[in-house]
Amino acid sequence: MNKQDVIFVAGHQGLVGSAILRCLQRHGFANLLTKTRAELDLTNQAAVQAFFARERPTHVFMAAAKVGGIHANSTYPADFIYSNLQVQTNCIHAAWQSGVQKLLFLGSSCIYPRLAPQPMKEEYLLTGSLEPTNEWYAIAKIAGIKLCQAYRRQYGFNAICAMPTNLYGPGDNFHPENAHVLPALLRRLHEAKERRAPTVVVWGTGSPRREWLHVDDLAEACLFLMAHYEQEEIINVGSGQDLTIAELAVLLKRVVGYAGEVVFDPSKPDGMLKKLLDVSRMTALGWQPKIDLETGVREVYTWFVGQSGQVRR
Ligand code: GFB
Repeated sequence: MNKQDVIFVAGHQGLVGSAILRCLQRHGFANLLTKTRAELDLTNQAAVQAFFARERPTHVFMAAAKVGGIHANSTYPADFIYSNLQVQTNCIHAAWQSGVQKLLFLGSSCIYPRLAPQPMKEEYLLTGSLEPTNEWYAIAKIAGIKLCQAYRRQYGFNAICAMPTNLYGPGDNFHPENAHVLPALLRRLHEAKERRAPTVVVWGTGSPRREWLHVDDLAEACLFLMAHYEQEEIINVGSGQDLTIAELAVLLKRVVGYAGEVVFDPSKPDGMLKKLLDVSRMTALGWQPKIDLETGVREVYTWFVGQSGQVRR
């Protein structure tokens, strides 16, 4: 990628897209192409084709996706499978058709089988059944990977696929039900502190393990892959370390300064019991994350408090 290249960041208002945009700006890329949802509906095939034909981006970061936590995934299965299939199919096809030089597609660690050996290697894709709480989203993301691989095989289209682990960062969704666990709990603990509430509910048993990566680290990884990775195989991007939801709750409680008790609600689903990526391929290429979890969470909490009610809820 050269500094003059026309780079389209699809989904630049989301957690990942906004971090990629900041990262590109930090690295001196100035010719950045973005469109809000009102300006360009990525589920509209004709509009997407016209956009690519007109603007002719040279590089594309595919960070546009419908995402959400365990509750949103099981409550809105049609939205998750339809939006993601539609957006990625439109963008990948139009990118190839309009002569894009390179495209990076973002998947998710939930593409791996529910009972995959841990840590999960890239070759475990499609070796077993998916976690039912997010299979609709996972099926769409797997289709996105296969689209990229098929266009590379048949047309020589330079599309690569990165599989990030659970992400967090500024600009996240803090909705009480639909968000992922980290922003949802951060908000719940903050509001409990403000109200001096004696307890805060954490969904599930607290025993599932999750790996976390700050979205600014992911953005750096995406630029690194755009520059150094050219293969059909998917590649994992994570921190290589996980902790239980109960341990995460303790960390968040410490960061927020909440003095009450955390209580678990086992009637809520746990989802996958362990979801840790094997990051040895990324490490072998010479990339590793820089932001440790507590530092990152402190920064996100400062950001959240600074938004004073303006965050996406
Ligand atoms: O982050 P999360 O919603 O999604 O939930 P996944 C992670 C764990 O946190 C589950 C527990 O065991 C939840 O039961 N949890 C505890 C909570 N309290 C809360 C809470 O207040 N809100 C939420 N949301 N969870 C996602 C997939 O799975 O992983 C996505 O749904 C995506 O599709 C993402 O792939 C990477 O980690 O289970």
